[in-house]
This record gives sequence, structure tokens and C-alpha cells, in this order.
Amino acid sequence: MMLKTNEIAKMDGKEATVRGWVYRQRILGDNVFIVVRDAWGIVQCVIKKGAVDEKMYNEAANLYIESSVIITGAVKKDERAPGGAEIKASKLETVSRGEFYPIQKDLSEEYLLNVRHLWLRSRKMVAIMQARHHIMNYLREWLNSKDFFEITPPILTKAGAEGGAEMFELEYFGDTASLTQSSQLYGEAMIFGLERVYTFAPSFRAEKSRTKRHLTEFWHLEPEMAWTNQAQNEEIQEQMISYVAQKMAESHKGLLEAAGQNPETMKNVKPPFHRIMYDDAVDKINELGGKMEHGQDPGADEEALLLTVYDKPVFVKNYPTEIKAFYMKEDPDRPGTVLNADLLAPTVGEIIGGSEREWDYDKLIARMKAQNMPLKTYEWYSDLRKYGSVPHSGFGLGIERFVKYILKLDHIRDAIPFPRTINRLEP
Ligand code: NSS
Repeated sequence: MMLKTNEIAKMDGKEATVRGWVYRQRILGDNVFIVVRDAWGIVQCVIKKGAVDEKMYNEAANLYIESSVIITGAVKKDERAPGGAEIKASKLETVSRGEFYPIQKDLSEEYLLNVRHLWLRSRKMVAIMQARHHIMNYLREWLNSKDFFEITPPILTKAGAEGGAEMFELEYFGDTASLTQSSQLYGEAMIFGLERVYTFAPSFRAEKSRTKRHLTEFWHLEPEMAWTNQAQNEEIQEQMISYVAQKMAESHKGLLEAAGQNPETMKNVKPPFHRIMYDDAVDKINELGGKMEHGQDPGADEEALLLTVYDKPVFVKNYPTEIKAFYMKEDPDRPGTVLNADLLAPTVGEIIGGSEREWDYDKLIARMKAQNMPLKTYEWYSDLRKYGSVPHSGFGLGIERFVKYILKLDHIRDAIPFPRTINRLEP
């Protein structure tokens, strides 16, 4: 019977077949030990001279790692073996004898990025990609259980949401199109029919930032909610984030540990998250040894300083109007600041940007004029304020930054299979 490597231990004394890739191979006396890897783990198979025909034995003795094989044999329980059992092979089928595998020990980060298409088979990358799948799945699961509809936005657009300078542009039948920076404006259009929506799509930023948390193409989860103010927006975020953290700590402890995260750290991620006003955050950053003026946007270093005092994510609220996007609603109680919050997470910094939206037509147009925006391009967006406008809010979570946080990864590029950064477009 064909089994996954993590199912073998149950078959003590019986015959089983596994298929996968050669993870390790060594010859000791009359035995060839082949550790087979599949998506679920590894299992050791012993090919003993005489137990299989000579051709099979010679094949086994000459396999390079990463060759693909199917091995059948008797299962023997062995507490010390990975997966808790070993297979005494009676049959080996080489599906494809690989060439000498180019990834051996102690290779540079740069080399591993060049052979990313192969490095994705490493045990660490497999664990990260499985965890990423679960994280995306739990995010959707939580939103779907709270009356959200998933909608699909366009990727080609004329309306940038986050500032024109960082758009990738392309020729579009004599016109100019851009790759979307955010699907928010389209989400806003759809709340008038569906009330609670989210997009889960790639966003593109032509940012020249070479940091451990910037990609030029990242996956963006953007919920948008009618009849929702900023306080409610923050509650939704903290519930969603902690739901995923709890699920990962409870159900995928092994994946967290394989990536280098202590599951206990994630168990601690429970609401309420901390909340601090932007102005107080600037003071605190300066107290902690930073040098920041009121009115400046905190960078990675400033965020890291602030995060030294928190053990779970913190909302930084009410940024100055001038440094935030045109669509954020000004706080009537604190003029000069907007009803927004960036959610900063320990070890990463900003993972979410969110706000209440300006839903008054005249105020929105005034903000767009103040920022010299092309009113015509955004006419469809301001139009939404003309026909039954309602208070609404939303936010954007960068999936790779969230994965980096949950798994405590050193660099954002490992949170995505094929990273796109300022100096990497291949493989
Ligand atoms: O620019 S954001 O702060 N906000 C928006 O795009 C809003 N339109 C979202 C919304 O309200 N619907 O980006 C949101 C998040 C940010 O907190 C990061 O987690 C992530 O998107 N982000 C990035 N991740 C990786 N690389 C880059 N360059 C990047 N830029 C933003």
C-alpha cells in the first residue's frame, strides 16, 4: 500500500510502499541506507545486499540525492528513526535518476536564491510553505465566518492607491497602465453591494528599499467594511490576527519550530493588543534613544525601538494627516490627524495599515486637490460618495510580513516561494 512517510510507523510488521526523493544516501558494509523525503517527512529505507536483486542494489548504491524513487518493504518500528520506523526494502524503483545535485552544504544566500527552484525542496522551505498555506487558509476561514465575501480585483489599473511614484508602469495599447499597489479602492466600491468584502491579491511597489521586509511584489489581504468605524476596524484586526496565531500554535507546532519560532510566543498573541497614539509613540521612541521629529514617518529602526517594549502587536494611531494617504478620514476630535492605525508586530514592524475612509464627497475632493491628484482618474472613486455614502473602514495585511512574524523568519524573501526584490527577478 502506498503511504505517506508520516504514516509508516502505524504499519509495524506489515509491507508498505513510499515514494519521494532521496534525501540522504550512504553505504555501510552490505547495506545502502536511503532516507526518502516526501511532503510529509522523511523515512529511512535499508537496502540489503541479497534482499533485492543485484541490479536494484547497484542502482541504490549509485543514486544521487534528489533522485525520485518508489520503495517497498517490511516496516519495522524503531523509536530512534525519523518518523519512528524503518523500511527493510524488498523492491526499489528508480523513477528518475537525478544528476549530481548542485546544493550541498554551506552555500551562500545568493547562490541559494539563484537555485531557488531547487532550494524550495529543502526541509526548511517546505515547512515555511506549508505554514504559509495554513496562515492564508486561517485568514480566509476567519473572515468567511464573519460575513465577509471574497472578491477579485483588477491587477491592471490607472488608479494608484498609495502614491504614484512607486508604480510599475506598462504600455497599454497606446495608453499607460500600472500594476496595482493596493486593491482597496475596488474593495470600497464593492461594499455598497456586499457590505463586508476582502481581496486577496498581489500588490506591486516599485520601491527602491533594500530591507529585510520589502518586496516589489507581495500578497495583500485587504478587508473593507461598510458601517464600521476605526475602533471597530481595530477590533476586527486583532481578532483575526490572534485567531491565526492561536491556530498555528495549537495545530502546527512542528512547522513553527522547524522555521525557528517558539509556539509559546504565538500563544501569547491575544486581544486586546496595545494601542498608542502616534505622538506618544514618537516621544517613546526618542526616550528609548531614537531621533525622530513629530510629523515624520517612523522607519524600520524607529519601529524596532518602539517594539522593544511590547511582547505582542501594537496599534499606532492617529498619524499626522500630511504623511498619510488621501482616503483616510480626518479625526474630528483631533484635527491634523487621521482616524488610522498601523499595526506593528515585534521582530517585523508594520504588518497592517488601516483606517476609516473619508466618506464625505466634498472633504474627499479637497484632500485630493491638496495632494495634486488627477481628479479625472479617480472620478469613479469619488463618485461612490455621491450615491448613499456610508461610514466605512478597512485595512491591508502584507502576507509575507505576517508569515515572517508568525514564523520569526530573518528575511521576508523566505516567506514567498519566488521573491521579487529590487535586484531579483529570477528564477
Ligand atoms: O501601503 S500600506 O501600508 N496600505 C495600503 O496599501 C492600504 N491601501 C491598505 C488598506 O487599507 N486596504 O500597505 C499595507 C501593508 C503594509 O502594512 C505591509 O504589511 C504590506 O502591505 N506592504 C508590503 N509588504 C512587502 N513589501 C512591500 N514593499 C510592502 N508594502 C506594503
